[in-house]
Amino acid sequence: MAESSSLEHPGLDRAAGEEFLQEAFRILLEEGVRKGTDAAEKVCEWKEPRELRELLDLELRRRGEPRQRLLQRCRDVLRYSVKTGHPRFFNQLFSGLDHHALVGRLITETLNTSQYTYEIAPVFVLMEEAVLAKLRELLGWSAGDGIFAPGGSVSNMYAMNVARFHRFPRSKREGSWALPRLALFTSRESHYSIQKGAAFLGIGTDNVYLVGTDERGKMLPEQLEKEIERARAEGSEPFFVNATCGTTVLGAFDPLRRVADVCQRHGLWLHVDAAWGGSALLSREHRHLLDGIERADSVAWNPHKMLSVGLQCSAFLLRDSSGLLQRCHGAGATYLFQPDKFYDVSYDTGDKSVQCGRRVDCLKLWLLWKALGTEGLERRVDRAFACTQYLAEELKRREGFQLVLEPEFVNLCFWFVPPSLRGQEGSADYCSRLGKVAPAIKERMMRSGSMMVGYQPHGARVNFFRQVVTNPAVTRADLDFFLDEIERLGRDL
Ligand code: ABU
Repeated sequence: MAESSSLEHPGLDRAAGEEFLQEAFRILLEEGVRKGTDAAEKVCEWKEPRELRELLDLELRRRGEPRQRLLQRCRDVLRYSVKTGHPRFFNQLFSGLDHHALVGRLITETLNTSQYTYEIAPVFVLMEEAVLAKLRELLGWSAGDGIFAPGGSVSNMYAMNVARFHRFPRSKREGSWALPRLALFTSRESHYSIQKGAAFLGIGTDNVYLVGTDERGKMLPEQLEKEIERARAEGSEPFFVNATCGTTVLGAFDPLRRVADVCQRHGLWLHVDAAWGGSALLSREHRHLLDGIERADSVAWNPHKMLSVGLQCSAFLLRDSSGLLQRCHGAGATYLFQPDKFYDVSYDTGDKSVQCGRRVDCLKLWLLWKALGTEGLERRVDRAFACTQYLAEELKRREGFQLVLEPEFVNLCFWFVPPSLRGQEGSADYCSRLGKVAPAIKERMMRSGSMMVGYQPHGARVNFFRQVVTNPAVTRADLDFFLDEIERLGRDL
C-alpha cells in the first residue's frame, strides 16, 4: 500500500516513542518513586486551585508540544501531586509504594487489556481465578466465586444486587415490579456505600435500617433483630444484612458470629464489608477480629488498602459456587461471549461483571504475593498493628494528647488539646474550641507539606484526628515525627 500522508502520525514514531518512555521513566523513578518516598522531601506542595491551574497550563490546544515540554509537564504532575507513598502520609486507608506491586501496575498498563475474555486476557483470567481462590481460602471457603470490582463501594453494591437476585430471581427481568418493599440492615458506623448502593439499585435509602452500635462502634446484634422485626411490622421484606469488619473512622469489627446467627434465624443474606479489615485475616495474631467470617454469603475485601497493592484492588467474594454471579449479571453480548469459540468458554468470565471493559486488578497483588509470600504479607499486617500500638502508648505519655478510644485495629483516633485549652474541660465553649484545633493543624501541615493526616467529627464527638499507618516503609522516627509535628503545629492554638 502506498504511503499516504493521512496515514503518517508523528505521535506513533517508534524510536521517538521509546526515547520518550526512557526519559519519562527516569523522571518517574527520580521524582515519583525516589523523592515521593523520601522522608526528607515534602508530602505535598500545596497550591490554591487558581494558582495550580495556571501553573499546570491545563488547556488542550490544536497543536502538539515538543518532547522536552511534555517531560516538564510530567515533572509538574509529579511535583504538585500528593505523595501517597511518602512515609509521612497518614491521611487515608491506603498508603505506601510497593515496588513489586508497582511493576505489576506498570505491566498492566503496558498490556492495556480488558479482563472480560480468555482470548484477550488469557494470563489474567487464570490469575484472577487463582488470586480470588486464595482470598476465599483465607475466609475459610474451599469453593466459591468472585470478581475484582472498581473499589469497595462497588463490591458492596454487587453484594446487594446478588442477594436480591438470589431471593427474587425474577427481579433481573421484571425489575421493581417483581419485588415487595425491600429492607436491608447495616450499622450506623458502616460505610456510606451501603446508602449509595440502596439508592443506585432502586431499593431506596429510606429502606436502609441503621442498627445501633456499642461504644466501640460495633453493631449490636439484639438491635439488629429488633430492626428486622420492625421492618416486617412496617410491611417490608428484609433480605440483606451488611456487617462491617473495620469501620472507616473507628476501625470497629462487628461481632460476626452473633450477626450470622440473627441472619440464619431470619433467612437473610449476610454480606461482610471487610474492605478495610479483611487483610487482618493474613495475621495469625489478629485474624480473630473476623471470627465467623466463613459464615458470610459474600465479602468485600480491598487489598489496595492495608497491603499497599496500589489503587485499585477490591475483591468481591461469594460463597456460592453454582454460578449465581453469572446468572445475576450475565447479558451474553454476542460480540464478546460467543458460545461457539474454539476454546472452553467457561474461561470468558467477564459476563459476571456489571461492567463491560474491566481493568486488570489481579496482577499487582499476585506479583506482590509471589515476592513476599503469605508470611511477608502477614508481617506487613502485624507491623501496621505494632505501629499503631507504639503510637497509642507514646501518645498516652505525652501531655495534650487524648485517645478517643483504645485502638483495636490500626485506626488511631485522638484529640490534640493545645496548652491554652488544657484544664478547661468544664468550660462552656470547650468542645467548640477543641473542634477547631484539628482543622487548624491540618491546614498548617498541608501548607508546610510536612505530613498529612485526616480528621473528622463523629457523632457527638468534635473533630479529632484519625491516623492510619499502612505504609510498610514507615519507621519509628516517622511515628515520633508525627507526634512531634502535631505538638509543634498546635502548641500556640
Ligand atoms: N473507603 C473509605 C476510604 C476512605 C479513607 O481513606 O479514609
